[in-house]
Amino acid sequence: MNAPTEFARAVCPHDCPDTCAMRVTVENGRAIKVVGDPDHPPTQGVLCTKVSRYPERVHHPKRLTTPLKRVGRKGEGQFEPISWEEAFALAAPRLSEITKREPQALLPYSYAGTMGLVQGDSIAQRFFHKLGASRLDRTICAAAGAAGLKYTYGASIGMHTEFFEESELILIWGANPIASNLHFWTRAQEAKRRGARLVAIDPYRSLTAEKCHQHIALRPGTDAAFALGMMHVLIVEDLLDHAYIAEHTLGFDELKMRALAYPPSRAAQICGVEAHEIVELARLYGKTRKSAVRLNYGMQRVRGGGNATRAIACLPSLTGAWRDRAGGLLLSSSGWAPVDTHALQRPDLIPGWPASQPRVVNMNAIGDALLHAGDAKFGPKIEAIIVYNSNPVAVAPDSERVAAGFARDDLFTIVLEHFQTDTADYADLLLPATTQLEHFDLHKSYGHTYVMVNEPAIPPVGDALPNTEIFRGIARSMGLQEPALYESDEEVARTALRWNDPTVDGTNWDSLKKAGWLKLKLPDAPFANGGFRTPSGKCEFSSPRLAAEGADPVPDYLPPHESADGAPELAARYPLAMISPPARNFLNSSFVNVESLRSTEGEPHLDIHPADAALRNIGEGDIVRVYNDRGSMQVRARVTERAREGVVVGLSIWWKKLAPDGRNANQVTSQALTDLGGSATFYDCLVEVARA
Ligand SMILES: Nc1nc2c(c(=O)[nH]1)N[C@H]1C(S)=C(S)[C@@H](COP(=O)(O)OP(=O)(O)OC[C@H]3O[C@@H](n4cnc5c(=O)[nH]c(N)nc54)[C@H](O)[C@@H]3O)O[C@H]1N2
Ligand SMILES: Nc1nc2c(c(=O)[nH]1)N[C@H]1C(S)=C(S)[C@@H](COP(=O)(O)OP(=O)(O)OC[C@H]3O[C@@H](n4cnc5c(=O)[nH]c(N)nc54)[C@H](O)[C@@H]3O)O[C@H]1N2
Ligand code: SF4
Ligand SMILES: [Mo]
Repeated sequence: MNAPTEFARAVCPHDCPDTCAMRVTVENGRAIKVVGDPDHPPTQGVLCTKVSRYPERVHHPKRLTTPLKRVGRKGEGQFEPISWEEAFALAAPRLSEITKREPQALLPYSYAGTMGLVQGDSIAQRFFHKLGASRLDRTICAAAGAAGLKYTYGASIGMHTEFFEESELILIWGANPIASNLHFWTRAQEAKRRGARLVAIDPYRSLTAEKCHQHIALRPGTDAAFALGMMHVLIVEDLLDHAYIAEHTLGFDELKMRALAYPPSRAAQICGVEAHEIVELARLYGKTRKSAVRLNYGMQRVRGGGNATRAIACLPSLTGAWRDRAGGLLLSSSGWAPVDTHALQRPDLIPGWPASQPRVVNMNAIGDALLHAGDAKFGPKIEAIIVYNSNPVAVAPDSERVAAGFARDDLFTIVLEHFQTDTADYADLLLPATTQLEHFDLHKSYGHTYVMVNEPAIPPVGDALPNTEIFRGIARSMGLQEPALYESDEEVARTALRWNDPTVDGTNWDSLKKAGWLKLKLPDAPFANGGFRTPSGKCEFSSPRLAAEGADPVPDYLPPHESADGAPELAARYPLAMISPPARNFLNSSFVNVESLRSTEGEPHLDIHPADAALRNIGEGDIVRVYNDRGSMQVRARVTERAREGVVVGLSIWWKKLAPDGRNANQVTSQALTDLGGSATFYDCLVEVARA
């Protein structure tokens, strides 16, 4: 007899702007197929290749199915199975002992393994807050861009993805949508069919750049200079919307002064492009009514990432592109959703809140933090860390130090995971977590404007538990009495939105749950009549808040930490700028262990320009050593003009233990931070390359 087939609705949980709706086919409690939901307008029935393979990941033979206790040395990855009772009985006394003595000696480490509001930061945050644990600054990805938008538009808000298909000119800037924002690419293709011009601004000829009409390959970290050069042209050739500037912007005179210091010749010299590329693009941009910018996070992983975001974000307000719904800029739409972060995370549970607040540790400097002995400035030494929704030993910069920190014998480490990742190898306790198909969640998106509900499709695989339930279990074993720790997942989800916000348009939890998603009610052209969310309500070319913080109020070009301009002595020793953007078939370090996807990527590569390769006597297919003072890795060279001269590209993020030399790109990246937001600077990294 055939098993009954069931269909369930789910949401892709991954850190991707598309936040697709999925339909899951279930037989005998197993997910056998997932497809894109044809009824969800942003998804249009299509999932990317990676997530089409989701059942392969969920039912992977190496899924963690039982709690594990370390038996070997840290990092060796030797464990023995234990029960949940034993796991909680091991965790609770150790965490109690440490936090009673010094709450801040406990640190959470998490990011966006799931973007769900419930399995992300609800019960977990409440738990850490209740204990008074150190707080984590979750800045590994988007913080510089988010700060840039906050100081310019007031929040992470911008154009609607769907209206890009009506645009006449699209600048795809620091973005590789074919790999990392597929459903935007569909819109851009449609615009192209209707006659739009697509221009990629990217140091690398990515899968996307090669399909655009034009590709401008600037040096990494020079985007602010490029945008200021464009502004120079817009100003001197008077391609401005004076009425829009007068009504809806603040600080035009200051911005004009700044832009006039960047004539195209100077900007071109900084960016390593031809002056005419800047001039022609600025003219086209200024003269096209429906001009749109798809900015993405690839351009802000450098020292000046916040200022660069600000500079680019000023462009549509100079030309008045916002007047049309197919004009403007989109970096993130996440700020549109009326999420009640306070209700979800309950910072008021912090003992002494709001007067006293625990110290904040920036996740990008986790290596240094774990190796710090503690002092008055840093605060107490970190004695315990709980990692969930993240794989820091693979993804955090300056990996040599990250691994050394996690290898500390006196550090108590709990990891909640689906798989035995590079980080899991260092756990004292490794706890099996459910995947999206096994738990409940609520999602917003940073690429579209729907809020979506994820219902479990199958029972938990093995003894896996949702993150929320694992934290409830630890809390219960520690004897914590706070009721907020024991709310159910659905109770948490109910509190996650500000239901009286006009964008929710009167919907309530029950109807959202029944419908599966709701589209936020927003104007088509969000800033056609101003309405920015800054204190002035205007697009702030000059930011009074930045001035009050003692920072430069007007966007400027800041040379990368590691560049000939920023550090000439270093550049003499390490002349090549390395960037390590995402590979198409991985999602950060997720999916690297899915064999069919890893075999499509093949092996770790380094793309190097023929001139740079010739100088070093490197041939196609040679194994090369990529190195700087922080570390080294070995990869296979691809000699190709996809990488511009002076730049090498290593698509990422490999699991170290699945790479031939046990290392990955983060061996050489640095813990230095960006100008605004305290973000990571993965693409601000000088190296040298030699034949191995
Ligand atoms: N397939 C796949 N999709 C993903 C991910 C993944 O790992 N794989 N990761 C997800 C996550 S977490 C994020 S944050 C997004 C990231 O996706 P994007 O925001 O698109 O950012 P990146 O892929 O980091 O970089 C995009 C492009 O920026 C270029 N770039 C690098 N440095 C610079 C620079 O200084 N200036 C300019 N103009 N361009 C530069 C890179 O060469 C790359 O082609 O994608 C998400 N989607
Ligand atoms: N060199 C280099 N490094 C980079 C980048 C780069 O471009 N170059 N990109 C950076 C960026 S943009 C980002 S966002 C970060 C991403 O870094 P991370 O957020 O650490 O992303 P992943 O590597 O995908 O790891 C997420 C982990 O969470 C686990 N997970 C997923 N869902 C759940 C769940 O429900 N419960 C639990 N307990 N675990 C779960 C997955 O199995 C996976 O191992 O990496 C950064 N690192
Ligand atoms: S990773 Fe992105 S494109 Fe792929 S299914 Fe998930 S949301 Fe959609
Ligand atoms: Mo990211």
